[in-house]
Amino acid sequence: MKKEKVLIIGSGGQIGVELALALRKVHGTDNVIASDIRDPHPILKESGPFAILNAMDAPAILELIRKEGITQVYLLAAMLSATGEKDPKRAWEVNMQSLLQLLDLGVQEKLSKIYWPSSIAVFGPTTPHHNTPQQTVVEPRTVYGISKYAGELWCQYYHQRWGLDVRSLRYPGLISWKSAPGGGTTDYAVEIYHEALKHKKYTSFLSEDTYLPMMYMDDAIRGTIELMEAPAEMIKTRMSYNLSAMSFSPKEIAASIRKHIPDFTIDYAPDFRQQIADGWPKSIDDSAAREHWNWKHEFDLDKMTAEMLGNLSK
Ligand code: AKB
Repeated sequence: MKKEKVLIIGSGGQIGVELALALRKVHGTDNVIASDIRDPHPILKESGPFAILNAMDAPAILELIRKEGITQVYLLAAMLSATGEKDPKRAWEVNMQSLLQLLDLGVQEKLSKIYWPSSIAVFGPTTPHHNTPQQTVVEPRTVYGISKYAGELWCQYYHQRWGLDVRSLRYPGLISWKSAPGGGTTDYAVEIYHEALKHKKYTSFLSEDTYLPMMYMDDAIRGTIELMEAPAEMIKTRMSYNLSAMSFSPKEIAASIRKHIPDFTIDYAPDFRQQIADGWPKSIDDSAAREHWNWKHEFDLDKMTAEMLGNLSK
């Protein structure tokens, strides 16, 4: 088997920290170079090679690919839904330029695989909200969603035109304890655990019955690696796969926390993120991922709550 040398761009974010640790187990510590525009996340500091790298700086990325003999790149740098709405042009530039440059480098440098995450944000108010299918009406209303859907089309185009092996998942809201999310609409589902432990109360920026698709980070990381390791003939869409685990509302996650912290209280003060959430699916049909490359989630809400509270309180 060909030895892979992996570069992660944007490894300091919520997904990157855990993905770097997991990929180091798969490919060997020295074969996975984590990179970010900022200093390494404390968890990554001592765990293996790290480079300061701007996702928009194509010459620097090319230099690193050549110097290190990189064969696979995971591009995780992005502006998410809530921060994207504060500076739409910047979000478009960051999310698109970093991807298009990397797709070109992938063809030019003959990279064996590229991973680029998409999101449930590609869907919009005109999409069926329940059990949203893999292929359906797609009219995103946030700049983040627009950039993710355009990016999916570019990934498909580079695969069709140049045979580039680029793979992608539409992540739901991700919940993790090792690293914090930044600038998303689903971030409340991480903040709530921190606040429950610290203050036994939380004010949610989404209303009590706002259902959104969600996933524990362990499932997301395993799914990402399984997708990347699957034989190419199992990957039947070169857009991005719907991926699902659970779906809950702020009221339900609060009830799950109350099983461990009985006097935990929640109140609600919806802000601009409510409108974003209202345009997104409430649940996702990920049967294509389950059929094509055997995706299976492991964590439901209560199992995740026990893990989150257990790990955060250590
Ligand atoms: C966000 O809320 O923007 C992200 C996402 C669903 O992609 N977590």
